[in-house]
Amino acid sequence: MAPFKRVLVANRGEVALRVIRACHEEGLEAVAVYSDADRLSPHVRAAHVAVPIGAAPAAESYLDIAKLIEAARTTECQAIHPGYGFLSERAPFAEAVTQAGLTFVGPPATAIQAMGDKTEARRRMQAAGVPVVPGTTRPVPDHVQAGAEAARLGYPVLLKAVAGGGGKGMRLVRDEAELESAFQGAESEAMKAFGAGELYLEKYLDRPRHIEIQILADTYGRVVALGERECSIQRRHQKLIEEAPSVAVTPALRRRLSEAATAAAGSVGYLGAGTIEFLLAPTGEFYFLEMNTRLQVEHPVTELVFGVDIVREQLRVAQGQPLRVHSGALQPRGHAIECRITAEDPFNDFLPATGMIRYLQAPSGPGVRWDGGVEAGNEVTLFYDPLLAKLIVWGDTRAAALQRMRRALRELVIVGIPSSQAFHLRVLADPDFQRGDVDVTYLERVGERLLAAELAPELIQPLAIAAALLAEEQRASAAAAAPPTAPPPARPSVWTLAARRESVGG
Ligand code: MV4
Repeated sequence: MAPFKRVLVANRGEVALRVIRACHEEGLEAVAVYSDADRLSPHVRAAHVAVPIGAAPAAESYLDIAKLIEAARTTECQAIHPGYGFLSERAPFAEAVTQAGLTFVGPPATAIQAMGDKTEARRRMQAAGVPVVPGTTRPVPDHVQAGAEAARLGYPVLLKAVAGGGGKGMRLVRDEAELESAFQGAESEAMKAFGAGELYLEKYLDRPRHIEIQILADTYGRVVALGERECSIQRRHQKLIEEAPSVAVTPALRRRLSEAATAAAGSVGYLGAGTIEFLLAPTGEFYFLEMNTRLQVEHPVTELVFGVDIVREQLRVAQGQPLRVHSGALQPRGHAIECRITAEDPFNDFLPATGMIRYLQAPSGPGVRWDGGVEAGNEVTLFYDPLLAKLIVWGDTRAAALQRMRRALRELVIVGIPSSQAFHLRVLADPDFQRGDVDVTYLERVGERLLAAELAPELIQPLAIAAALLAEEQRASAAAAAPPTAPPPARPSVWTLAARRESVGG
């Protein structure tokens, strides 16, 4: 926990850039690592030094513990920040970093371990007085035992993977007849995904919201809660839109959630930034779901409503410095929303897209934050997850933040690959979303309808500009490849055409 000077950022893309920026603001040097696929990525240039760590597949680069520790050694780093994803929640990585005499910017390996086993997490939370979803606190060995437990809980129940999280190895069981095959399906899926097939049972909650509490803990025994994030807008367990605060959380409920979250973190000796996930039932009851022992993708919405830089606080805690956050009943100010801009085609079942980003115009202006990881000229591949950037806005009210997000999304221009941009605009235009009338099944229920709706008029102009830019670019590269022998015929540029179209309201 000694002060350090140089930090190796064991990640890529927007989170690598986010951590490098925090390092620089803390007066620390940052060392980037990059795979063969990321030589031209912005995070490589943002760092003081960048170390190549291998081939594009993550297993040969961003997941290779020995290479990362060796890169930290040769560049004389004293610490490693894992970002999110990749090795961020692997206890053996935290352990190896520490064993190498480096500081792991994150919680102790023991806390990662305890929360990674979902039944152990449930036992610990129960012991700490945190409400957990009714269910088993030990793995169920077979479908017969599961049947006995399910009868006790009452159907429907959920089978979940002990080593799981994020919905893999999870099966809904409506009645006893479904149990045996559900058990086998969940077990083999868990085995494939985690190398461990153990399952446990929970009572199934109908239409809950996903609410999570951000916590920070330092080495002086302080644990503070930075309110909730509403994360119910997700598709197949991938979040698309997050906000803070949640329309469903009153100051009184926030206090109770925060107390539960700080108790949860305290009970595992937590350090740094962490998140306690809860399900909030329509009845108002809440239940511990799991703890994420890392920085989260959606951390910026909390930063904007609490005026805290979570990554800088992580770096402070890791150096043995006290949190700069004040205690007491912290309340959010205003409202923040995040849209995840992914390289996925919403009109083709969110198929991950690949190709070169030809042109990128990020939104800006009042209250707008763009946490991106790519720029024009970068190639998007299938080696890594499809997150290109996060667009985050703040407004003094939720309505103002929604309006600002729509404005910012209209400013965004991405040429070359499809993105989630158009889908976000459709969600933002939906009356249920606007009222905050959402739960974890929202996108499953309304996604198709949103996509079938008329193209939002506000999107037509950015799409026309994008198409015009691409045409211009292709014309220019064709001309460069084969210089014309005769001067080209005079014709209006695509810019002129786009401007004409706009002037007639097209
Ligand atoms: C649940 C649930 C209802 N009841 N548990 C999905 C992923 C994993 N983190 C937990 N998940 C759920 N657990 C009980 N007892 C509903 C979900 C769930 C969900 C949770 C959070 C965010 C989105 C979700 C989408 C579908 C189901």
